[in-house]
Amino acid sequence: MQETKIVEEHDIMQTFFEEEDYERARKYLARFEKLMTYYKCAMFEIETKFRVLSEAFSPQLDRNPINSIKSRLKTPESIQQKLKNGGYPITLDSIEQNLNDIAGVRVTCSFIDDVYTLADALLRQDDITLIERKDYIKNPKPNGYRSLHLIVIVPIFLPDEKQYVKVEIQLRTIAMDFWASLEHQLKYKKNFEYTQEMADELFTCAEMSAQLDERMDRLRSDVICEHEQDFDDGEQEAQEATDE
Ligand code: 0O2
Repeated sequence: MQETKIVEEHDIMQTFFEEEDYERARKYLARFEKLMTYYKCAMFEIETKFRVLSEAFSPQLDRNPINSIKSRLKTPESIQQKLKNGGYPITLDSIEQNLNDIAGVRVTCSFIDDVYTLADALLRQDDITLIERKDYIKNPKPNGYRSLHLIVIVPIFLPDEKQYVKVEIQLRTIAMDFWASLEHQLKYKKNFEYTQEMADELFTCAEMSAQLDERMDRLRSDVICEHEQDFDDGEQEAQEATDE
């Protein structure tokens, strides 16, 4: 039994090493891995920028505007599929030219205002170049999907080179994220028929969740107004006491 296995493995390796394209394939793979490293570093850069912004805004807002930051690198299978679907050549240059979402960073915020505050603050940074902005919060997708999408270019500094790399950023509220994750799970569930009825129900849920966001935003504004009023009253009382 063991001997058969070794013979089989030997045959496979033999075929593998005798492939005349092996060396070329190996070099290509190394270039692919290097490209993926650029995307990974760009992802780290953007994550750090958001963490810094979150810290910077915290004292002013009296809370942390970011609920979570998640990043992902597209898998080789998914890259290949996306190039095929778009009718693009399956090459490294084509990946760089035609795909904008190899590196993806998703930022979830508590309130809609925070989404725009953070996006604007990031885009004001002079090393960030905006390539594309899709505002699915102001203009939701027909299925109800809401999120602010930005494609940016960020420089990364490596030991002996500087590269400019594209990153896709999705900013959304916790409610939008909750809806999008469940919708994604349901839509791509294997051996399950996604009916129009379900799509309609999901759309209704998206509308409800948007209303929830708006109500929470209004509540937050009321709390801020009351807090500022209390603060102003306190300052006035202190001034009057000093005058007396
Ligand atoms: P994954 O696995 O999340 O990366 P493009 O990427 O530009 O070719 P498109 O559709 O023009 O394709 O871009 P768009 O509208 O900016 O959407 C890109 C990403 O947004 C998707 O990536 C999803 O992550 C998310 N998204 C867009 N629409 C929906 C939606 O209706 N429901 C959910 N749950 N997510 C959505 P990928 O590549 O599809 O997947």
